[in-house]
Amino acid sequence: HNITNTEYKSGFVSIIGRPNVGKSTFLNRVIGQKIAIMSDKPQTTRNKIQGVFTQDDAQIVFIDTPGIHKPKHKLGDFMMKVAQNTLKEVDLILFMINAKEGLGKGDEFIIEKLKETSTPVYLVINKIDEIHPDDLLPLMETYKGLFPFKEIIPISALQGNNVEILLEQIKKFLPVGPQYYPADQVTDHPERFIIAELIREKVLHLTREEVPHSIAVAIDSIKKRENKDIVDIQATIVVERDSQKGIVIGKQGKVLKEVGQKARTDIEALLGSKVFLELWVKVQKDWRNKQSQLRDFGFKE
Ligand code: GDP
Ligand code: MG
Ligand code: K
Repeated sequence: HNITNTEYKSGFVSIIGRPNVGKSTFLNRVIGQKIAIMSDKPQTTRNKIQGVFTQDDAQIVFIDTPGIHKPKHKLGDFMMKVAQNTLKEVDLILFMINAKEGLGKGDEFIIEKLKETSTPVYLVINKIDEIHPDDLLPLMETYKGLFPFKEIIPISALQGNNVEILLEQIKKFLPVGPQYYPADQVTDHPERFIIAELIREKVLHLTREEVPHSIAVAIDSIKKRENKDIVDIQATIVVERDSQKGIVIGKQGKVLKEVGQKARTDIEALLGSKVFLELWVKVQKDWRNKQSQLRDFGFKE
């Protein structure tokens, strides 16, 4: 079993900006290979997941924020409220502008809205391939005077310049948290939560009172093997302390092994197919702070 104790980082990031500044281009570039594109169905009535960027040490969940523009009608008004609520709940906002265009009414409107939330904001100056380098500094100065951006990062979403650096800056900023979505899963399995609960139940049963109910189980991946009635499942048992990790694993991995065997039997009955279950144990000191968000996105814990 692969037992890790790294501080995994994760969080929700909203990309806002006027139409045509390059939001979709940026996401598509980031999505490249390492992303699981979520379905078009909204995950909640409020938010839509646009893409999940997963790495070994971090996961960035990009949230679509529709309607952050000057409302033209009643519905627009409502959309604005929805957008503003989203902005309050994410960990970070990326405000994207077009380097080639000057500050417009649309940008000013968005900046006013940003002032109404306390969520940190990065200014992303896109399309730097279209301007002379000398024009960048004055642009940065102008925007610096309008809002206390946490970072100002010039990029070219089209050509890829600085996109890696932006991703690194986001990762650096995100809080420690669980991997919300499997790295390789496109849609959510309805069975996911039951499987997680089955594993959790075995852990609690086999560790009795030694491990508090604060443990969580995250399903990292569920994959059916092609042309075979075998399902490979990877899951992480998240505990809050190193001592709990030791208990869950047991001497020479005995406890974890038994958890796996018992859970596998139940999951096989649930899915009606043979299951290969791989379990990890991870210490995540304040995963519980993220509980409300997890609930938002359909998790039980
Ligand atoms: P959105 O409306 O904000 O999602 O903008 P899009 O991603 O649809 O991009 C609008 C247009 O800008 C498209 O034609 C893109 O190819 C172009 N575009 C996006 N990013 C860049 C960039 O970094 N440089 C240049 N030159 N064009 C870009
Ligand atoms: Mg777009
Ligand atoms: K949220």
